[in-house]
This record gives sequence, C-alpha cells and structure tokens, in this order.
Amino acid sequence: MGKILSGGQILMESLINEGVDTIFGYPGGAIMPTYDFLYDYRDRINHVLVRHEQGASHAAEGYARVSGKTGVCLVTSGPGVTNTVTGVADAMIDSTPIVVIAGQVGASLLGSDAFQEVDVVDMMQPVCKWAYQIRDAKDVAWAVSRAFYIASSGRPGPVVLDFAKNAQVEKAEYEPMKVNFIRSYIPVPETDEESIVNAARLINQAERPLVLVGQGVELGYATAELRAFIEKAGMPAGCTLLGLSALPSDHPLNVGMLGMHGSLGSNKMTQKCDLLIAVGMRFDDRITGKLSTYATQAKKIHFDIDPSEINKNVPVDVSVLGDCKTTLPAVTALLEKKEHKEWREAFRPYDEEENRVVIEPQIHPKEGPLRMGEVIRKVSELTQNKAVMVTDVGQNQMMSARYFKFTQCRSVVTSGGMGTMGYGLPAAIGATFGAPERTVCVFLGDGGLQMTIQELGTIMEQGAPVKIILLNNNYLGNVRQWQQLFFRRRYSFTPMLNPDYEKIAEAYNIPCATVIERKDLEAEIEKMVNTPGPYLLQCAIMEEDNVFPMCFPGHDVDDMVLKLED
Ligand SMILES: Cc1ncc(C[n+]2csc(CCOP(=O)(O)OP(=O)(O)O)c2C)c(N)n1
Repeated sequence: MGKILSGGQILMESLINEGVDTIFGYPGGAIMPTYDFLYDYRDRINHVLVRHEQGASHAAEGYARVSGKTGVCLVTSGPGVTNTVTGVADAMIDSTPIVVIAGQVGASLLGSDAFQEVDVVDMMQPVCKWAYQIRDAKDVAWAVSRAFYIASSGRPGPVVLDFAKNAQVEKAEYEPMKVNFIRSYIPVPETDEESIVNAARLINQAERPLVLVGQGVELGYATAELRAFIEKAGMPAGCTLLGLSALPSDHPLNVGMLGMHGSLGSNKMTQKCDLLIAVGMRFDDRITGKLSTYATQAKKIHFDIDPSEINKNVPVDVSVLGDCKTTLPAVTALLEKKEHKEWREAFRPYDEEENRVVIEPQIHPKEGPLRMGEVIRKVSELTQNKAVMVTDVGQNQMMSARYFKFTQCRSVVTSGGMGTMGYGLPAAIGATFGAPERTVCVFLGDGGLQMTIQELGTIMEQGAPVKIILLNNNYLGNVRQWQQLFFRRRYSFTPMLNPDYEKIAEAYNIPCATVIERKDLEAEIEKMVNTPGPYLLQCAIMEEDNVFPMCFPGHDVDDMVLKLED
C-alpha cells in the first residue's frame, strides 16, 4: 500500500521520480495549491521564477537542449498557459522534450467559462506531442510518467498536462510509477535489414556522396557513430542549423552549414553530388530552396526515427528507419573504405571564393563600424570554441550560426523551425541550469532582446551566468535586409529607437559595457568572459550589414548571392 498524498504532492514525488531537479515557472490562482506543496519540496526541486510564462517555456527548452533531459514548466491557467503556447509550438517543430504543467479550474467548473478557464487540451493539441487533462488525484502519477515518456522517447517533443485544481488538493494513494510502453505508440520504428544493405550499396557505388547532418544525430547520442560513418567512406558532410554541433566545426569532412545562409560549397555541391544522405533532418524549406529542382540529379538516402518525415518533402530512394545510434553503425559495417579525394577537393574553390568575398570582410574588416561576424568569431575564440551558443532570431542568429565554432556536441540553442524572436534570453537562462559547468553565450538583436527583456530580472535573481552579447544595429535587421533586397529598400517599420541598455543593465545589477571601436573589441570580450556571473556586452554594429551568402526564397539551392550588386 502506497502513501496517501494530495495530487500536488504526488506531482512533486512523480517529478523527483523522473529525475527532475529544476523547474521554470510562475504561480497564479489555479496552480496555487501545487505551489503550496512545492514550498515543502524546495530542497529537492529548484524552482526558477521567470518573469513571463513564455520565458519559462523557452528556459525549459534551453535546459533540455544542452542537458538532454526533459525541461519542465509550471504555470497557472488561462493567460499563464496561453503564454506558453509559443514555447510549446517551438519545442514541437524543433523536437525538444519539455513538459508544461498548467493549473486548470476545478473539474466541477469546467466548461462554465470560469475565471481563467481556457480549453488547454484543444488549444495545445495541434502544437504538442500529447496534451492531457488531469481531473483526479489518482491519475497524477500515471499522467506524469506517461508525459515524460512521450516527451523524451523517439522523436522528442513537448507534452502539456492540464491540472484541475481539485485534483491538486484531493488525496489518492501514491505508488511510484514508470510508464515505458504505450499501445499504438511506436517511438522507435523497427529497422528493415534490407534498408541497411541498400543504403550501404548506394554509398559504396557513389562517387560524389554528400551527407546532411541534422539535430537527430545529437538527439540520438550518435555523434561518434556519425563520425565513424563519414570517416570510413570519406564523405563530406554539411550540417543544418540545429545540427551544427553534431560534428566539430574543424573536422576535415565538415563542409559547413546547409541552406539559405549556409556555405557556398555545401549548397553548390548539393546540386552536383550523386548521392545525398540525410541523417536526422527534415528537409526544411530553409535547407532545400526550390523543392522541384532540389538535388534532382542525386540518389537519396534518409535516416530518420520518424516515419512521417520520409518522403514528406523530398522523395528518397532508400529510407533507413530507426535510431541512428544503431542504424549508422550497421551501415558503416558494410561500407568500403574510401577517400573521395577528388570530390572533396572540388569544394575548395567555393570555400576560397566564400572566404574572400564574404568571410574575411566579416571577420577581419579593415575599416567602418563593427560587423556581426567579427564579434561572434572573437567570442567563440575567446571561449576556446567550447561555449554553448544561444541565439535569438534574425541576422544575429544566422551570423552566429556562420561564425561561431563548435568543438562539443549539444552546443546550439536556437529556434530553428519557428524562428521565435524573444527565445534567446530565456533559453540562455535555461542553458545555464542545464549545463552549469559550461560558458553560455547568447547573441541577440536589439529587437529580440526587447521581446523578453524582463528575463533580465530572472538573471539578476538567480545570478545566472549568461553572457549576453547584444548586436545592436538599431534595426529589425533581418526584415530590413529583406526589405532592402525584395522591397526596393522601403524600410517599413524596421528602424527602431533603442533604450539606453547600459542603464537597463545597471538597474538589473548586471555588469555591462559597450563596444563601438574595433580596437576595444577583444579586451571587452575578455573582460566579459573573465567576469564571473552575468554580463551584457553591447556592440554597435554596422546598421545596414547583411547576411551573405544567401539563397533567395524560391530559388535553386545553389543559386547563391555572395554580396549586394554594385
Ligand atoms: C515573434 C516574432 N515576431 C516577428 C518575427 C519576424 N522577424 C524575424 S527576424 C526579425 C528582425 C529581428 O531583429 P533584431 O532582433 O533586431 O535582430 P537582427 O536581425 O537585427 O539581428 C523579425 C521582426 C519573428 N521571427 N518572431
């Protein structure tokens, strides 16, 4: 016979049973009973009080991305939970495991338009892996265990628990529970042996293979298996935005980022390879450019854990379903050792051109205002390329992806599929809790910082050691770039009047400095890195700087523009 506990206590016991030690949250009426129980669990569960529930959801995402564990949010009903919708949707499209627990009105009031009642399950269902309403204390342990199992298994994602107030206070018997099977839910599909043989055969026959590395490789803890795979067959590999740290940046087979702002070589060669091998990626339109012309010359193999991704955007010749931790080595075992020297050499002229026209002017400009690239590269270097790179969305994100370097996996925390401005600051807070031993740097634009700027309060209260690098160009830069390129430079509501960020940092007791001149950059970054705790470094960036190379939307992926036409 288990202990008799209230639903809220059962929630705490169940969270501890799942290995949860940190949660991000914000209290309110319908979740108050649970917060009252939480008060007695303060020594076992570290609750981080955010300043807005959207911040809780992104912090949980940041925590999950760097730790591999499931991030947890606790919020109230009504506006508390609607404020997390953006984070839940963000976690869904980026396959990030989080569990959001939201208060709900008591079961007897459901459907009566009670104060702060909203239909959470119906609202969340389209943007999460599972949403469930707990109306009875006896269901809490089961629902929590099932939530963690669904969030973290197979292709990870968000789960929402809608926790009615009566179920928080009513009592039930508690027995620890572990759900690890759900009828009709197949988190890891069975691998067809034939697909392994067929994939190996195509790779052995290929003369110009190109591997596309996605986040699935990190989610599947298969970075070593990926390296063995590409090294044995001498295959160049490009990474998606979320897959950037799955392969060290300086690995000789790494040919850079794929897609719209990716490297010239990887995009050009996508249209020249004879075999495209996608691993744990989903052929997003930012990667493929125009679908109808995308790598039509090549045979294709797709390794994925989610059958619904196969043939969704790009039809493939061989699909290898399963966990890439096991499928990659199975294929590797059948591969012939190859070097593909000539094919790898063929990337070189593109690399040289990109280096000359795009990269050098960004990282070693001779004159003019600061460029984003030089700031990002310097931060990367002065943290020994070992820091966690968090970004917001916009030019700052694409520039970070291009100029930050990675030596360790689980180092990229960015909003890929949703492109959620305001993600960066709270996600960085979560990352400091998920990887307390690592340096966490977040690159933000002035627009994105202001979307969740209130989380500076969380940073202050927690002393969270977030190194905030504000790339201030006084514009909503990414939109301004598109206006410049596609809307005849009509800057419709993209110039932005900024507040005095030094004063803001001071008010939050966060050390701050502003860099305007290039000669001060290195010393100021060093100071930021060497100052314990949080820091805000504002960099005055060239206002009309642009991210290049760029594949214009709807164009062939190898149709890349390297600079503005004169
Ligand atoms: C929540 C949200 N609103 C609007 C957008 C559209 N958007 C994408 S990038 C961008 C501009 C970002 O400006 P800023 O944060 O200053 O960064 P920069 O591009 O200058 O680096 C906007 C408005 C978005 N991605 N997310």
